[in-house]
Amino acid sequence: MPRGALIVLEGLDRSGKSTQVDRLVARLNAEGYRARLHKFPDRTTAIGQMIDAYLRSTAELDDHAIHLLFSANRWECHSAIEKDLADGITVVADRYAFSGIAFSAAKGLDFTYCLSPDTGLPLPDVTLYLTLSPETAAQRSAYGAERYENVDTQTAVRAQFAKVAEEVARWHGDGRWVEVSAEGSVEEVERDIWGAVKGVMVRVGDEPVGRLWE
Ligand code: DGP
Ligand code: NA
Ligand code: NA
Repeated sequence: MPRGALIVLEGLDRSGKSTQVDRLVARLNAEGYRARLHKFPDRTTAIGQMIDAYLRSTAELDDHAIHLLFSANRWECHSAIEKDLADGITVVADRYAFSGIAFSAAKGLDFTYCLSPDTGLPLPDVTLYLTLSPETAAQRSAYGAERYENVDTQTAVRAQFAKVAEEVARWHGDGRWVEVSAEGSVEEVERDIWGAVKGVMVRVGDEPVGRLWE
């Protein structure tokens, strides 16, 4: 049985990522693939509840401490993800380690430090990065009330995502990080995402799952 693929969607807030992950899972199912959505942070675990409190600003945490908690939240889910992949189930992740780097490095934490705790996590077969101009972002509905949901943070995060893209190419070669413009309609973005994913589904076959930053 071919293994499932690990497909990550990343993007700034208001890039339409949450809509697109749902549509991608539905599309995969319609094409005959078993697929499951995994949202990060996973706020349902004990660590996830600490992250949730931090994001809603009901708790304050040191920048390094919260960085490690986000990473720990991915590590506590990795065996479930690996089991799904081995069972032939494709995992669509709404955010992953790349958000971890971009959001923490945007605060001024050292980029290499930010990378390190996620070393060895399952390597996404492809990451789709939804891009949005600052102008379009500003035209979309108001940011939510959570920490990070403001123009200055999002601008800094965008710059860090550009560095993350370079790092992915340097470690894992071209083709693992695909930029998808989120400027168009929901249907246009969905079509572009599927255009990038369908080839990956054919390619992964029985290739082993790689390891991030290794
Ligand atoms: P979401 O539930 O997708 O809206 O994500 C919640 C917020 O947390 C969003 O602003 C992005 C941020 N975030 C996601 N993952 C990480 C991470 O690993 N580290 C940090 N510092 N922030 C993250
Ligand atoms: Na958000
Ligand atoms: Na989201």
